[in-house]
Amino acid sequence: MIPAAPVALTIAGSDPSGGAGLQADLKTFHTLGVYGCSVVTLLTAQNTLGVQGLKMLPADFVRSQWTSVASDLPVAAIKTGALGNAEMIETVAACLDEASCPVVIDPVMISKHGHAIIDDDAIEKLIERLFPLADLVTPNSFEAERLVDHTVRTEEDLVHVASKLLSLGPKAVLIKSHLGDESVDCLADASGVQWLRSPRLKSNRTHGSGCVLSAAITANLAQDENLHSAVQTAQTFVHKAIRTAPKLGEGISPLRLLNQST
Ligand code: PXL
Repeated sequence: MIPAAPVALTIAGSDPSGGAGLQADLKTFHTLGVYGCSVVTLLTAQNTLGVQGLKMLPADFVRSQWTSVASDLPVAAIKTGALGNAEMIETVAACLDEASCPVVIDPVMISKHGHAIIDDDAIEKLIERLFPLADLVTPNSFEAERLVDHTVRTEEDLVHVASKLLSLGPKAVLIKSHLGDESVDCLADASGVQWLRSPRLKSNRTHGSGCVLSAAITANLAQDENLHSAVQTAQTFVHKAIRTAPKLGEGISPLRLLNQST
């Protein structure tokens, strides 16, 4: 008998240019050997140059998509991406209340070009409703600063912000940051802090890098990796995908998603 691949679900927005959003998530799941499915929250009109438009889907139809998927497929891990507004966050949280698998929350706020993809007043809702349901929250340093209203300039700042984020309810946080010439990521949970350091990649071929990272972590969790190993192997995957990305489009190119063995 052919064994079924583990199933991972992304609850996220669409990027029609394929570099970020649910398209990046599904490609990442597939590349890492996981069967991917998606619940769409919002549509963007977008390319490598920026976000030209955004439309929310009706929240009750997001709920319908969830019911269709969750009632049929054995979802083993879930990530959330762009959610857009407070009503959508409440709807997605009500779905996740029913889930019994690992949940990764990527608190997407702005695009690489600086376009807001969440309402300002939705950030409180994200914290209040989704953080307590999360096994991992994956903000970049900009998002982390917004979430806890504290600047991130040093490693001490990262430790402080990580502990404030943990106090909001997630089991673990991964803050992605750059300090000087290094990419310094801080993974924190109840057992303490782990630093993940690598030379900073001076590339602008990074469209969707945050989506790919959280999707890769989710794919690894769906395959029963523990959290630390899931984060580490996902990071290696993303760094390689940035280093080997070809130029595509006139703006910020997407990553090149490669199977580990190639
Ligand atoms: O990269 C974050 C992101 C996630 N999801 C969608 C997006 C973006 C950035 O633009 O458009 C749909």
